[in-house]
Amino acid sequence: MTHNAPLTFAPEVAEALAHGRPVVALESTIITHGMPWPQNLEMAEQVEAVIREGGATPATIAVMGGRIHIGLTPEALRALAQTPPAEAMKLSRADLAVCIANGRTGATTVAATMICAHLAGIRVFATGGIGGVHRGAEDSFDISADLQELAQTPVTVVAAGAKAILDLPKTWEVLETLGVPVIAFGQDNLPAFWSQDSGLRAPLRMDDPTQIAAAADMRAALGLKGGQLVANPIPEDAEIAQDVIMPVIEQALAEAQAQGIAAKAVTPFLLSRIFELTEGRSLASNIQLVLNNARLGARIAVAMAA
Ligand code: PSU
Repeated sequence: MTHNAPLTFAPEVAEALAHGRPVVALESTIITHGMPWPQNLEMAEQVEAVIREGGATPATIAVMGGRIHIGLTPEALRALAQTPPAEAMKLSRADLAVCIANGRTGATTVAATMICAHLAGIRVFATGGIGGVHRGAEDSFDISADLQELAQTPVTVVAAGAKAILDLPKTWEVLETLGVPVIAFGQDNLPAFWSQDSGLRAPLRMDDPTQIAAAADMRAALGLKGGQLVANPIPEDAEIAQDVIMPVIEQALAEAQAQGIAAKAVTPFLLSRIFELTEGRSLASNIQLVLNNARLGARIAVAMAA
């Protein structure tokens, strides 16, 4: 890969990559725009710890001071977690370069994190849930750039599916059209972020991280562009049943529409409103599913490095 990207590696990440040891990338939008302070910092620190316990090195990715940081110091992670959402750009493919060129602080979404991970030579990335086709997209055209990125950048993304605030059937249809493998881990149905089972059958299922690593290698061997999405269900003891969360999502969506919330503001608005309406339960579940994805991400990274 030839590029001239301004990457700054944390020493432990540089060393792990130089020795072919497992590394798992982590995003930063979930820190700045997805969860409130101070739970966002606790989550970010726990996720890194879980990846280390799994035998891999965590690399949280963010843009600061005109550079893409691949792995953050504890101080930088704390500073990022304390940055108000309005002061950090929410970066996708479209705005990554502008943010770096302007020397601004930027938090990377799934799409931007995939780009940066690939530039850094990292093949696995764990997060909460990907963006996708928003409900009402037939009028708003609001479809996350995460989907296109999965179609073109060779990174395996571990998530609890797409966030359940989205139109999940349309999200899976678009991924199919784009040729993205959507692999349910350990079950036949796709998960629905806060709930284990969306009721929708997964196009692919795998039960073993070694198979997932082999599938990534095979895509490369076949010369196919793009990554793969591993849809990992939330642990049972942390889930919120569909019949409990769905009415809450409906209410939050109705409020977003009434208030004219649009574009990049939609997902952060919905997540924080659902947090209020569930009295914090949605956040507790969100943290548990991220930790669960980090655990699986580490297992896949270990298998890829073997
Ligand atoms: N996972 C979470 N919370 C989040 C996100 C993921 O548990 O906030 C972020 C990711 O960065 C993802 C973004 O790319 O939400 C999707 O935003 P949008 O729907 O605006 O594309």
